[in-house]
Amino acid sequence: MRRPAAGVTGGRKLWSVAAAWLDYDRDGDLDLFVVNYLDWSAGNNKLCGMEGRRLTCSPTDYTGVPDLLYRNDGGAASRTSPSRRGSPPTSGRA
Ligand SMILES: [Ca+2]
Repeated sequence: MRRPAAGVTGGRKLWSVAAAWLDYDRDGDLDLFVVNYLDWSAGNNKLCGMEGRRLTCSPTDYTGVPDLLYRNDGGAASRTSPSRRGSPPTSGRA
């Protein structure tokens, strides 16, 4: 498997719903901010509703997962949680 040159890999599979490029630390290199949503997969899918009637559970039945900031260190990316860098904690599920 080919690895991305910038070091931005998923590792644990997350449900990412949006991303934006910005210069977070104002060093002239673009950083990547990824917004994640819920801790959901086919393996932890929950069933809600009455017996015999499969319904989709509410997003509130799942745990939100943190957003990620990939800091561009001039050729390689390092992943950090924005909440550890002085910003308010973020989670994809509001
Ligand atoms: Ca930067």
